[in-house]
Amino acid sequence: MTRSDPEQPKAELVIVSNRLPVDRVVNPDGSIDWRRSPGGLVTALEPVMRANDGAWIGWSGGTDPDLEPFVDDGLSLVPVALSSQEVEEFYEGFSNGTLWPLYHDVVAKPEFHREWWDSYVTVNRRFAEAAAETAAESATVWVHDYQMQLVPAMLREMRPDLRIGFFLHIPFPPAELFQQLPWRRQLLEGLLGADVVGFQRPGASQNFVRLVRQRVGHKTHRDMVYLPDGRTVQAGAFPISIDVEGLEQLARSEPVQQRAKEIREQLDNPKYILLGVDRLDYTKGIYARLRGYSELIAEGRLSVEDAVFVQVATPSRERVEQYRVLRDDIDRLVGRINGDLGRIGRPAISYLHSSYPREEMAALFRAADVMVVTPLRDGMNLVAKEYVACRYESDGALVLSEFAGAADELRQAFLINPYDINGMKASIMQAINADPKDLSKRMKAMRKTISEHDVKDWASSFLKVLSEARPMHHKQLRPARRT
Ligand code: GDG
Repeated sequence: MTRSDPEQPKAELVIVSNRLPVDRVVNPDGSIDWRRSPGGLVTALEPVMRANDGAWIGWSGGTDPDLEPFVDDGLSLVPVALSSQEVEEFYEGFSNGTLWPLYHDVVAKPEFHREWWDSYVTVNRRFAEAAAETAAESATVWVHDYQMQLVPAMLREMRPDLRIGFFLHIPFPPAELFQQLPWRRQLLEGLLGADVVGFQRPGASQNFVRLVRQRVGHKTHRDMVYLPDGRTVQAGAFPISIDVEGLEQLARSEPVQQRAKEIREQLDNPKYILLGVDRLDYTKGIYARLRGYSELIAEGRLSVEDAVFVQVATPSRERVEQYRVLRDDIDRLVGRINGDLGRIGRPAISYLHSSYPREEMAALFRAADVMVVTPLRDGMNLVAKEYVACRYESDGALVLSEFAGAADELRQAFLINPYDINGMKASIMQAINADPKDLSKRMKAMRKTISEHDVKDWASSFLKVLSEARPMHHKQLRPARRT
């Protein structure tokens, strides 16, 4: 492998995540290009990556063996190969069929298969090896998310000189659920390879520390874990955010404003546009949300002449059985609602099973009077924050589930329990009928919150705590240059 080439420059900051921040596209002539997938994580990390000769390790999304490391627009990318069996067992299986539902309150039933676990171990080791070969002496490695929980300990064993951080983007479940996992101890020990283990919410961090105490038997005090070899691991909450300024700028741009008007016209200028934007995932509460909305129409509290619900459901994990079932369920529900309640040219729900460019998303956020975010459980939920970022006139209403991490910060939203359909319906009506002055007060407060804590602050606060975590460690990251 070229990665172990001693000539190859090593990185002072290495990011490890399941996916690379680029998508591989095959051109008609068979040549290969990489298209940057615009995510908050890249935006946040790009400046500090550039300042520290950073490298990003991740899967390319395909099954081609041994793609060489390459540079894309100044970012060093190191692809890790997965076989099609690994995609099935490690990615669709253990990551998305076991961990994802288990960590989201078992809203779907997690499956436990020993061969999925074996594949998870093999693939985690491959990522750890790639990180070990890419990182410079005493470098910082930041590992991301539930697909990579064994990487910290594997990497520490290979490279004890490294400073290692881990951040979990999804919830971390209470002990009562976590302990169902046949491999619970191995996962906890995997995470304990890091110097800092970050979560979205304080409750998740507490769940982790409690489990470490009970299941692994280490001493703990508050957010600190004391290992027998003298090392300490610090847990903590680092709520993720978005590129607030960049998104607001996009929302203010002429083409987006124009498109927002056009969307309203295409929907036949309804009085109220309600909007849902989610990956098509059973954790997002799409089914109950649409059912609740349809009841408001059926009961005459809203009419299809006045209101329309636009639901964007981005295709996701389509090869996993539970996602196929969900798609069929939602298709059937939307068909039934529109069949029963719609009029010619006036559907109750405008359902879009598709993904769109950022500009179109910003235009939808601009067009929507009420944003409805009702996950049954969600690590953070960036969509809620994105809506707030786009409402630069401080109008619009956000209906938000208390079970999304975002509810900790967006306290002025109309907070709901997504399992309580009547309560959710009442809050939607309250949002629709609210006094504009009240809405403006709420939106201003939420805009202040997110502008004081954007994704760059998130990344730098995590890296700061990580850099202070090992006082004996002599090397510090260079700060990002102002952009
Ligand atoms: C995980 C955690 C946590 C969606 N459709 C389109 C599109 N999107 C964008 C949204 C948003 C992102 O995808 C989705 O982020 P969420 O946070 O809402 O949810 P997950 O995908 O489940 O993310 C979550 C997050 O990680 C970060 O830590 O907040 O809790 O589950 O940015 O706008 N973007 C474009 N077209 C689409 O059709 N361009």
